Amino acid sequence: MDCLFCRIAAGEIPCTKVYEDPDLLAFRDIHPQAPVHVLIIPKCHLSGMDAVTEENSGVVAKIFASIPAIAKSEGLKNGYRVISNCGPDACQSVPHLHFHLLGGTQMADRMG
Ligand code: DGP
Repeated sequence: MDCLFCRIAAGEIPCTKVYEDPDLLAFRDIHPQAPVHVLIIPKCHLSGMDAVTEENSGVVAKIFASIPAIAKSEGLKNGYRVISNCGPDACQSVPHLHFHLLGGTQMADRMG
């Protein structure tokens, strides 16, 4: 399968890594929308939130367990936002599950 984030996870396409373990990778978004904009992805291919099941949700739990430490290492002392866009209405542009970690600025109150 020709998936951009699978290729980044495999090291075939370069990225600016922030954190990595055997199951997940965190790297800087190529088009940052905040002073800190990190993408956190499972290394296994899941097309998006709609593909998360009870069976594969362990990797999602691992991602969420990694977020506080990543936020801390990015210096996000005053809070941050975590977003996963799913499907066309949410403007998901890369069909590989990912979570945006955004921070380093006062963000808008409105989310949608
Ligand atoms: P979304 O629209 O939620 O599917 O977010 C996809 C994000 O992926 C978007 O913010 C831009 C980012 N992105 C797309 N291509 C690349 C790439 O090749 N490298 C990196 N680091 N980020 C990318």
